[in-house]
Amino acid sequence: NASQPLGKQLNYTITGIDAGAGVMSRTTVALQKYGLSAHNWQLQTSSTAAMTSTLGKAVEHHQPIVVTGWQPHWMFDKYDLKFLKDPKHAYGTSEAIHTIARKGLKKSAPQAYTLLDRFYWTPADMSAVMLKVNDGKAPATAAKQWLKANPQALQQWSKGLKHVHGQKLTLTYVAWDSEIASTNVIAQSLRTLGYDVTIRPMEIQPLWASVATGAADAMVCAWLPNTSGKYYADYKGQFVDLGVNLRGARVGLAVPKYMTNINTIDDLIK
Ligand code: PBE
Repeated sequence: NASQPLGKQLNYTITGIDAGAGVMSRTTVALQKYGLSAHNWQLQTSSTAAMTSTLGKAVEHHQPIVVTGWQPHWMFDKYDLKFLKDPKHAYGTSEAIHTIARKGLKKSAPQAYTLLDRFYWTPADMSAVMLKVNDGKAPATAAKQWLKANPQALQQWSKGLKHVHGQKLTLTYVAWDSEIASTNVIAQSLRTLGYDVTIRPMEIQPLWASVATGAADAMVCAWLPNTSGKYYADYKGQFVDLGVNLRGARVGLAVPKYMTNINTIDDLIK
């Protein structure tokens, strides 16, 4: 009933994703910082697929909804969404995605290490791959097509690198849409150098542990300084940070733009 307060209409629920995601722990912080918990608001744990499906249905019926959002993500291409302003910085200010390698990779796979170190692209690039996957393409196919359509990218990342002959490499990732896109593109790029690359999806804590223990060679999914900051701190000294592979990432609460009266997180309890 649209005449009720927003909280009531939404059953005081923010539609979230998997429990391990940084955007979930940051939202728990937001619930406290903005006094939302005290007003009965809660964060519902689900999965990316369930969240985007609930979001899609709400948009279809022009109903209010608040989700844990992030960018790059196709949800911002497919739907007219806005981030709620976060004056108390529950989600930090700006995020970048880093590439993290295991110790010793430089020595045992110098060509792969260099390519991983050079890997850098833009939110628009990542979104293009995500949209293809959302359109139903297999992630490996979407990655291949993107690399073919953007030959300068792989040329830059692999310039001057020697080919190897089937050396095995393992990349780990969490199966968020953004990480499915980046991991497939970097895996495909390494394959063109002759590496035999396996990509392995896992939860976020095992993801960091896999690189810290050397069970995996690298991952390209570290959202920093905030979203994955806890894991970065927990495993510090046990991995090599190869720096930023994407700048301009963002995490927060997102709503459809037709919710014109809701612009900041504070507005949720008005
Ligand atoms: N995400 C996508 C992740 C990082 C990448 C925003 C869902 C997270 O919240 O940890």
